[in-house]
Amino acid sequence: MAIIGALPGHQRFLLVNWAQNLIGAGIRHRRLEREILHVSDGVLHTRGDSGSTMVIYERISGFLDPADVERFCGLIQDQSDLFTETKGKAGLGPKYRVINGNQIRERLLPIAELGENRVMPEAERLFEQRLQFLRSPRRSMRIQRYAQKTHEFRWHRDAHDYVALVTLRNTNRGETQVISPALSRFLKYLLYPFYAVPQVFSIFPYESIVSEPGDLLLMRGSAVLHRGITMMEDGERTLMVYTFDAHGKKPSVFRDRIARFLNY
Ligand SMILES: O=C(O)CCC(=O)C(=O)O
Ligand SMILES: [Fe+2]
Repeated sequence: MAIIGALPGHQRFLLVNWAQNLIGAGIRHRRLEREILHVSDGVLHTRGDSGSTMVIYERISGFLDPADVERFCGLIQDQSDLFTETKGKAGLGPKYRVINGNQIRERLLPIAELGENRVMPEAERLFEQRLQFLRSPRRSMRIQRYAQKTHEFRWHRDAHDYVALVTLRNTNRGETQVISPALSRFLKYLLYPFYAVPQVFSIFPYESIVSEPGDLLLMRGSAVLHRGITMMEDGERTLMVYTFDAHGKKPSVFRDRIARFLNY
């Protein structure tokens, strides 16, 4: 203490500042670990700056019963000519087979109705907020199928606030992987500099969510880096995906253009 007292004013300031940063980093680190631990119980919480708790995701097992899973699979099978393969845009966009929201509303109406009547209310309950489907009908819902090992949705944050993934099939051990919100807040600044090599984000701790047929995964996809990955060459993972924004949110023309360019 006497040594600190003997230092000239500006050096004392620097030393105290340095010590404060060190202690602060320790607290942040501990907080982060706690968040990652929290992920494992199925609902991941994070403390926002205000100290309040914010839900990041919830997986609801058996949201659809097996008969409904088979019914939706049958409907999709009958319309499988609609699937198009995304190009992945030089490694920047996702790689999978997709049926877009316009096609769903035209040819797979029960899937659109499921989103409106059951999935959106469930998301509103979890996130405690009125929601609206993404303004772009084409991207407000989709069916996406990962059918080979190279099919994946690289590390990203969603342009829309929330996403709901209903799993119909998962026979290739596909996973949704999620980085904690605290780390994501920091890593988002690296997302664009490292856009060509998204694999680097896999060195950070993440949570793997393996959804089974009938499960609903609700996620605050704009707040966390996440990806979809396929573990096996054979088999398929087929999802019904619904995308939401907070009610009344105006679409961002810029982000919409980027999403349209990268995705499908
Ligand atoms: O495939 C997954 O599990 C994640 C998909 C995803 O992140 C998305 O559709 O935005
Ligand atoms: Fe996503």
